[in-house]
Amino acid sequence: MTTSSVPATAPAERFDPATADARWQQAWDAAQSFRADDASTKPRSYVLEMFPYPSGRIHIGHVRNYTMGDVLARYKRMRGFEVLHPMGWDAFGMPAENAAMEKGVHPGGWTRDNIANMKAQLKRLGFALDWSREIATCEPEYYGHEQALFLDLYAAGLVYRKESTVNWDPVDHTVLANEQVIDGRGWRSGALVEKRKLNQWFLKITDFAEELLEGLSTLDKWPEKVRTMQENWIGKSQGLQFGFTLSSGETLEVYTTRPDTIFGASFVAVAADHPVAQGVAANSAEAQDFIALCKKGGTTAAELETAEKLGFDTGITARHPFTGADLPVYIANFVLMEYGTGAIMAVPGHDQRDFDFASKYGLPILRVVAADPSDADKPFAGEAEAGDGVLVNSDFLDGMSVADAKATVIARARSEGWGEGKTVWRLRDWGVSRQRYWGTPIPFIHCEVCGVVPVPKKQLPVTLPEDVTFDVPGNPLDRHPTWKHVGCPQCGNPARRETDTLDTFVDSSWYFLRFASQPEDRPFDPEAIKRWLPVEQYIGGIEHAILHLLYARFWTRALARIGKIEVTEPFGSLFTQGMVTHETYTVRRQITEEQRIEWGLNPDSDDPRLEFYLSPNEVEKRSEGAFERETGLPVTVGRVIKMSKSKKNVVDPDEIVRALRAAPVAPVRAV
Ligand code: HQ5
Ligand code: ZN
Repeated sequence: MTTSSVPATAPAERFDPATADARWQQAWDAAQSFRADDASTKPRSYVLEMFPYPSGRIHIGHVRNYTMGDVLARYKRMRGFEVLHPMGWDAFGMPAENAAMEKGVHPGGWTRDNIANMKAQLKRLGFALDWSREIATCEPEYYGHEQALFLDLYAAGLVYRKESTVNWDPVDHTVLANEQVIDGRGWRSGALVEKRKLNQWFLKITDFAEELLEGLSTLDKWPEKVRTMQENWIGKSQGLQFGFTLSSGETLEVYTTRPDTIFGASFVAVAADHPVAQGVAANSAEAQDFIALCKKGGTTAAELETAEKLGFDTGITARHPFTGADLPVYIANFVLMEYGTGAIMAVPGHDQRDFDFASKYGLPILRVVAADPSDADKPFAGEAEAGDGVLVNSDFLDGMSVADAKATVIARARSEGWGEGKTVWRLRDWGVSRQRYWGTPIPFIHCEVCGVVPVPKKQLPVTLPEDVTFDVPGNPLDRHPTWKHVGCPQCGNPARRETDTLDTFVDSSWYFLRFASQPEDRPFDPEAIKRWLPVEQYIGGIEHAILHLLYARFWTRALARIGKIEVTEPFGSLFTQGMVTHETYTVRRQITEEQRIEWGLNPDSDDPRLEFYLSPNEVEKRSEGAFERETGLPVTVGRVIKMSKSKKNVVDPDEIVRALRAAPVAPVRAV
């Protein structure tokens, strides 16, 4: 459609989107044009876009995402396929509780209002969606089935409880997700976050590590980039586990993925809660203080990478298995008990964290891998070299490739009896407990006599109480006066409901199965799953490359393993879109003395103006430059960045719809 094809003389009847859209949308509704027929004999196609969080309004990023699905679904339908193209709402999660705390509204009301508004917006956009299959994860009709599936996985040994370390906000009395810890402080309270041990629910995704990794090679219609990200996240590595003999007489087990670099080891480090560290602390107040300090830091990979490396020299030494050298043993904040054995051999020349630590504490940094044997004595350029090369300064390994040296060291350790080759995975089990209200209640009961008892399936769904308060910190379910008090299903004694709810990523791990069929008495009909799955084309943001897409693959495999479904990979073809971006606009505006004081700005600043962001529709672009429409002030056009409300560089989809409708175009001749 180009403007040059518009006839010079206007036709009698012009196309008017405002009335035509509404008319056709009604006609499609009446004819149920986009309803998928389960009984159809046509070939089938399941087109799915990642379902939205009902956060308020449809974002232009959603429009982009759902337009792609719309085009494909319509194309497939025209090509004679029976198309399943559903839509729903990923409706649980923190934003609803934050709204409750900030605006005093109920998370349920806030969420359902948002759904109504966003649904109207999607309808106005005319997407070819089967609204008869709409689901919202916050309704018991959805999460009750999720509870049943959770119990099935529990019965199969794929769900368990374990004490684990969490980020605890001592002011808000709540557990924080890693993303909610900013520079070691709670994002809301600003309080220094502490490490706490709490019993948490876990899903055994590690049982599927090998399968999830192997399965990637069958996903030839997935972006290479996403497969690589998942592969790295699963992180299979072949390494050496071995024992150092300590000067104290004990044996210290360490694990390394780089046994080839063993001649470059210049110190040994243990985690703060390692038994060796605890043993030292028993007789040293200084060591105790250091351990307390370590507990304050964050535990994410990124935090460990960036935090200042700190160590405490225990005075103990470890004997190198080949050279016999005495290596100092440190307690270090960058070593975690949860990873490997909680102790490492440190090779500063070829590991950045070890390099940072060695630089700080003046420990030797040795080169044992070089690009070329003649580079054996080449100094380091201020950082570790983790790359490939040949072995140097390494006795019997000299001249070998990294791969050969690894195999050789593992073989020597085994034959000499001080170590074994071992595969380890970076992937951890998935902690799904959230100490929050707006989520799927975990269907268990704690009884002092019987222990942890599953809620009998006929008592599902375990529904959320409506009357909850958000005026004080902590978990509203836990402080509800009656909700948690129940009789034990086994012995009848007074017992206590589990008050943790499930991570919202659980809700999105099986919604594509519920779209395929929605029986009342079961989560899904396996026959319908057979008909519709795998999704032919899945479309969504690249931000879900790892977690959501891995969790959904895991749930599908777990449900297949326990015999609920046959399909093992849920998404045949995957398209990942990036962020929608826009230029930013700023204007410098004169501000008053009162504003300067009210906003807490420096009154002595020499520039009495302040920079403000403008939204695109407040800006007029002329040949001389950009200007603010209202005031005519010159506007600075900034970088093209991710659209976000805070930078005001957003375009509301409704504005575009309105603009298009206000400017009717000539009819386009059908082809
Ligand atoms: C985009 C934006 C906003 C969104 N409910 C989850 C979710 O991401 C999806 C679950 C399957 C885990 C895209 C985003 C995603 C889709 C829905 N989007 N730009 N919900 N500013 O509402 O591109 O990447 O945030 O594919 O819209 O996004 S969501
Ligand atoms: Zn009991």
